[in-house]
Amino acid sequence: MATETKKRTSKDYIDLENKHGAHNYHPLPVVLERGEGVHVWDVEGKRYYDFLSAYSAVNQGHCHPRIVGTLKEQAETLTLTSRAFYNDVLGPYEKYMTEYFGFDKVLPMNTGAEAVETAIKICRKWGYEKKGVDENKGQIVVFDQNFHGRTTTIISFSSDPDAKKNFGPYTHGFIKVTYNDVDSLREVFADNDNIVGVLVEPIQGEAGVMVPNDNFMSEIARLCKENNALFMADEIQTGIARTGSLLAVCGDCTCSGHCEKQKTYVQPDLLILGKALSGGAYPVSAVLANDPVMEVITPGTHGSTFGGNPLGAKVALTALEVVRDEKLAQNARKLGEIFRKRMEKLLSKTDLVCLVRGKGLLNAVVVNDHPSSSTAWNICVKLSENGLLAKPTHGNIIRFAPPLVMTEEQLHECCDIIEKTILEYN
Ligand code: IF1
Repeated sequence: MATETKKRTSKDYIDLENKHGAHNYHPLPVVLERGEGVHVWDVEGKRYYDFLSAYSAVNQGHCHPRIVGTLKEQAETLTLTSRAFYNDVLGPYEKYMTEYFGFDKVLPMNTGAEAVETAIKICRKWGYEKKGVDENKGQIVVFDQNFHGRTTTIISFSSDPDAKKNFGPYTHGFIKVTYNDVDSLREVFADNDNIVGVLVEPIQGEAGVMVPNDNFMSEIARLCKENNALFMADEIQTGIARTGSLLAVCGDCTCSGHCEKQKTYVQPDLLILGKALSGGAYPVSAVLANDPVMEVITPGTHGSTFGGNPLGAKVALTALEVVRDEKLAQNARKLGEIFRKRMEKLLSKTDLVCLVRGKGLLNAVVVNDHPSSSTAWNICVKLSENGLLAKPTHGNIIRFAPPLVMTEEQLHECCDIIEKTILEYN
């Protein structure tokens, strides 16, 4: 009789990754094999609520049927042509993207870091060719505790020693100022004519969901305008409805699309997208800008083998349709308010957690322990035992970011799990 191949256990899979994979992550001891909507299942069949959403890449929920349907159909038709030729998907995608977000042009890339690098290159080139800064003298302002990806240029301006140490020599041309501190930005503009741009996360995700003052984005936009520099918004994690608007720079607008009529919308000169742009089904990122900026990119000055491929473009088109059709920004806003209210109530019942902050369904709870303690990690292990997956960002901060397709009933069930876990934790 054919020998039954014994089903591998979670431990088997963990051992395989430890033995054969680089140790560049320290995952929770959970081995996932299936995802659907707000749920994932491990190899032993245990179901979890996913409160990380692959770092806000599956805002539309795991394996959304419309997105997977598009992926399958295009995968059987045409996956990659390179940009050496045109294809019948890219143009319609670019039209859809530019109208959806309200810009003249889009430059399609693949990963978030690639899009950030692309924005940095566009900004520098614009600085030399349009602003008239001397070549190689351009400076870009970034903020402390930033996270924009892991390429060598990007970690050159990181504040995180783990992300930066021993990867030098570093790329020059970046000035770091204090996040959420308009004066520190005004000061660097005052004594530096070589500033070509400002790169900012509207909410700092990895830093622990740091939500700035309401006027921070508009103040950055104003200072950039006054000083002829480009305002670059990295919405890779905060975009695509995650914070309760289509973009975090939309402020209170819930129109699920770009619109001028909302006074709270602050249009960046360069908009950087990734992650949920594809609903997590395929790496798709993008940089959007208006013609006076994007026209510095001419044939041969930038590119990528997979950038703008028909498979990713078709998937992203569907992923954006889902955001609009299912009103995910409105749902994220509503459920986010419920979540923070539930967490505020929990704070009043225990000293273990001391703060909740966030916008839409990008939230974090601060554990009342030293950042170097393992309390937040241990709470996340307990949460996983209770059927909810979340992970600490830095030390004592737990990020809670479920897919935006969650129902109110499911959210309350998850808050019950979080409350039970925290109150029973010892
Ligand atoms: C990791 C978290 C980190 C991002 C923003 C660009 C990128 C990211 C605002 C780069 C990526 C991911 C990367 C992943 C963990 C996760 C993350 F905040 F989302 F949790 F690290 F900060 N801009 N964020 O958040 O996009 O190249 O990864 O597609 O590297 O550990 P990418």
